[in-house]
Amino acid sequence: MRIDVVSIFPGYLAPLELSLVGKARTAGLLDVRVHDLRDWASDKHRTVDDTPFGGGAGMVMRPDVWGAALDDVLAGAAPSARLVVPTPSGTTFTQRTAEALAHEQHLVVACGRYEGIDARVAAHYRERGVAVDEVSIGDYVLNGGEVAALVVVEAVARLLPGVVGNPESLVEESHGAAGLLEYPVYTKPPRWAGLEVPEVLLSGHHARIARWRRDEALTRTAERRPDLVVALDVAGLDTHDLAL
Ligand code: 6GU
Repeated sequence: MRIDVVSIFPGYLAPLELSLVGKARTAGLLDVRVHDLRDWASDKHRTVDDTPFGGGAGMVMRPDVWGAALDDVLAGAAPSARLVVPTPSGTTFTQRTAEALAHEQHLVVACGRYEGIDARVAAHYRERGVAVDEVSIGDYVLNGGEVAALVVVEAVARLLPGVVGNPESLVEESHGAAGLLEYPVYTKPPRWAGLEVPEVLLSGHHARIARWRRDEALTRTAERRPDLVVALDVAGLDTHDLAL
């Protein structure tokens, strides 16, 4: 997969050289290119923003600068490239969004700052037939799309074949297909700070361990994320689940 990220703070994307995403890049599984939006500004001050029409606080990013940048980046892209625009007014970015994006060949992530990007930019690329996903990573406000871009790239990259060493670790995790949060996990030593590892996990009884983990996942999800319990498919629950 190829991912281009356009930002006025390319240095903000430096963590993409580290850890799992960095390794995926050196392994040739992921081609990430970070661009400085100001390279497409046309004045000597490299201006990318201006005051909002209609008045109000803050600054809006200019469509002409974004258009020049995205035309260039998309020129070297397959027609199937998707434009991802992180914005607090977008649809919620979830594990399902990450799974869908992981099937794409090429993503272009446009990081806005200030009050956002002139709305004609998304409209223009949609008119040209480019799929545009305006996504929010949660109900809070960040200063710009860069941190959200890091979130999107990491969530997508770890789903690409070969990126996570043991693909089984993708199976049982929180926000996976079961719709539950993950059960608590333990490792050695079996007693620490006066706290014991739950005995069932030391029993070697695989069926009982699986049952215990499912119960923990269900009770934890009910306590922490009742919204996820409401969304569960009842057909996927067994009689023991329903008794909890
Ligand atoms: Cl994608 N951008 C900004 N600026 N703030 C956010 C966000 C995105 N998602 C949640 N808050």
